[in-house]
Amino acid sequence: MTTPIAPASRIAVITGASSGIGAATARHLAAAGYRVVLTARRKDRIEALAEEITTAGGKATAYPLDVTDRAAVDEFATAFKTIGVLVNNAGGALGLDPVESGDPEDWRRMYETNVLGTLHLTQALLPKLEASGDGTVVVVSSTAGHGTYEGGAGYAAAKHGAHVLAETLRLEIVGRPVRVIEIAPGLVKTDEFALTRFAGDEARAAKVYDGVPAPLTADDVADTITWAVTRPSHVNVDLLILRPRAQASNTKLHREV
Ligand code: 8X3
Repeated sequence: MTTPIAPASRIAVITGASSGIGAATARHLAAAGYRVVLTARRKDRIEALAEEITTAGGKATAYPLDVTDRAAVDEFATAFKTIGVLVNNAGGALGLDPVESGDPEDWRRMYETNVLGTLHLTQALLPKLEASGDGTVVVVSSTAGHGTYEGGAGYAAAKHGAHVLAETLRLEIVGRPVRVIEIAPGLVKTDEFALTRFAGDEARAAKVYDGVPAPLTADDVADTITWAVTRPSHVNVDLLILRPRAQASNTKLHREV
């Protein structure tokens, strides 16, 4: 069966679209025919990306948004009658500290962005997704949502939360015209993920990928998200775990050093 081309009127909202997986997903979904709405806190970044996509012949608009701000999310949702796709990508890791000494403030912020951010957007846009008659919610979780590793508890707890949100929502809305797709990437080398985790420490961030022959790229994940979203609407990719070949588990990573 061929991949259905999304009608130009289909809207895809992407959170965390200012960089990494979110920005790549915006480019890929626009190339697949979606009218993409880019959201993130950094207005300059999403405006530049919207301009880039438009110049390349796609349809894109930028809407500055903090997913943890519920009132702002509700206001954002009023801009739409229907949307086809919501990609909950905003989130990330803060720190790699043991449970014994982890900063509760980091844990709180990770829960707020990765879980409550996804909850806010999903609650606000679910009626619009349903109104489209064929909606898709994507939750970009992580392999950390399906297992843990030393130092990863705060992030793994938040990503387990995102996973549970996706799984529960799928149970609760079965029979309604909205799919819930969870994409769980492992080691992805992006400009900012590790840098954010280590509060801007470039040397420490670079070590995450040291000697790993080919970590996943943001494009690899965006390609997978786009593939899942563009399956015929009765096909629901519940959960897809995606790792580089060099990573056999959360704690088994091949390095050539
Ligand atoms: C990113 C994967 O291994 O850094 O979500 O937790 S990991």
